Amino acid sequence: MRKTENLDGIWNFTFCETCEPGKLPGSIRYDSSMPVPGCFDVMTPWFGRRGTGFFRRLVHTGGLVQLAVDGLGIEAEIFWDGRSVGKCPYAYMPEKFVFDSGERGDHELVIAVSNQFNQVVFPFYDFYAFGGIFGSVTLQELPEDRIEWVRITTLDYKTGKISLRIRTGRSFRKAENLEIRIDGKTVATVPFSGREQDVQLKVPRFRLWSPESPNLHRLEVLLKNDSFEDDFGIRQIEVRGQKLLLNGKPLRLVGYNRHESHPQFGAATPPSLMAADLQMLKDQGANFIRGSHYPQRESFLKLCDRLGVLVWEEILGWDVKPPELFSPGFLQRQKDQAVRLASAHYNHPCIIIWGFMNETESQLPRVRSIIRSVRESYRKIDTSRPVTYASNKYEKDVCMDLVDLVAMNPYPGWYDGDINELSGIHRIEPRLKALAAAIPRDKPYMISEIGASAIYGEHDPWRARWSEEYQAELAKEVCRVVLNDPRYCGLCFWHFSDAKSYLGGGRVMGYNDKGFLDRYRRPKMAWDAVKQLLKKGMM
Ligand code: ADA
Repeated sequence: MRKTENLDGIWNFTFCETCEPGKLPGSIRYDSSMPVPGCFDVMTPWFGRRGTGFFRRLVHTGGLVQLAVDGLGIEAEIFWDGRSVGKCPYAYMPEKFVFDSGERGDHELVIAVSNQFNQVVFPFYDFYAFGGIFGSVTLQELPEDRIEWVRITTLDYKTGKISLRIRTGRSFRKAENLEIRIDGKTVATVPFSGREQDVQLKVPRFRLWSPESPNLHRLEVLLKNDSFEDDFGIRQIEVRGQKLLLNGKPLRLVGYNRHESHPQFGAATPPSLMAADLQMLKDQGANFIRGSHYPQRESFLKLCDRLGVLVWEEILGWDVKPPELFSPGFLQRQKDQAVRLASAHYNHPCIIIWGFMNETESQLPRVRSIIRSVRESYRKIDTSRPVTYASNKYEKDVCMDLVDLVAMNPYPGWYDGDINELSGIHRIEPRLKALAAAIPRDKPYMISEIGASAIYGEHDPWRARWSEEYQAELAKEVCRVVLNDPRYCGLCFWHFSDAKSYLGGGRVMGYNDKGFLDRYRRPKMAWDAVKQLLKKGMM
């Protein structure tokens, strides 16, 4: 077992409006404290302020180490004893840094996190750009010969056959013994040479992973003085014609888009809140979360693995328009993020779809090569999961043939028709039918977003837009149309709970109010309406 230290806790902190994250000021007075994980801009005195937050603590260690940061925002630079050891260039992305920490003793770790708006990393999206460290920070002391990663893939769910791709920190010229244990028992000892090797084996007494029975197995790989450990699930996700299959059976995804967002925690939501969210989801009878619109925390994915919640995970890149969309830097960043995300979260059985470029300009033929190349970046790492993007170009989309599964974000009854009309519910069925008819017949098709705003506690005998009644009616009508039609492999409402955005674009109090729960997770009428339908077996 590697020595791992979880560095979460209370760190020294100071905030500087004019500082850049890449430059550590000569002398810093840490005049405050912040928890890690924690967002500084959701608490006084830094509410809504933009600048650089310097998080600092001492760490007792020495030699070769790996520092892991499970997501932060917007971007950061990491300093060890005053020298830069790496950058976090992508908001929310888990990152790992390997470096020589020096002589054993106390060392100073500073994470300089900027939440300054940045046209490239995080422009104005319809979700708030929080500032802080969103996930755990851990430090491992690395042995000289180490296992860098192991990717676990189910090859055959019927026989429990899996493959392990094992990668080491250096190349071994002379073969070394590699021991593989599953659930505490040695199942194979194989010679390992070179730097990367595939091992195939059958898991003894395996139990399949599924939403109904989320069985996990424990893998340990031992090489010289190092060991790698992870949980995995035996399950296969496949696209066959219009069907999405899990372990050979057609899947019916029903769930929500979910932001990591809470008035008091920002994007640094604690695992207990994540667990409460997921328990509510399961209690409703739903089985699916689209992690909109960025990489998810390790703790969230672990909970989904254990609770049997299926996940669409995606990289950041929301509604990006030209000229940004056609800049070489944008494509490079998308490709890089796809590779990093698929590599970091490969072993989570809960993840069944990789996504990218929400609501891009997929009506333009010129975008085809961009979509193809981001898709290929995912596939370079992982060919076991379908890859897609959520489109709002509908019938005009010219890229649907490039993805494994077509996903659309239509908003009938909300963003269409005359806003002065009392209700738009009657438009839902004809619109969804027309759209479904335009989707290629040879692919699975899902609704990746649909919904309406509702202010928590607003009731109206007219059932007018923005009332809880209107949202509930819309949700019921969508369920009636989509869940009764085998053409759809999934329905994912926009969205789980109200999430912080900005005041522009009809966002009352700066919140996107299309949550089926409010920002404190109090259910609106739509939540119970869907729950009743799902309990009646409408799935
Ligand atoms: C889009 C977008 C979401 C959200 C939604 C809305 O579909 O993908 O992030 O902004 O619209 O509420 O309008």
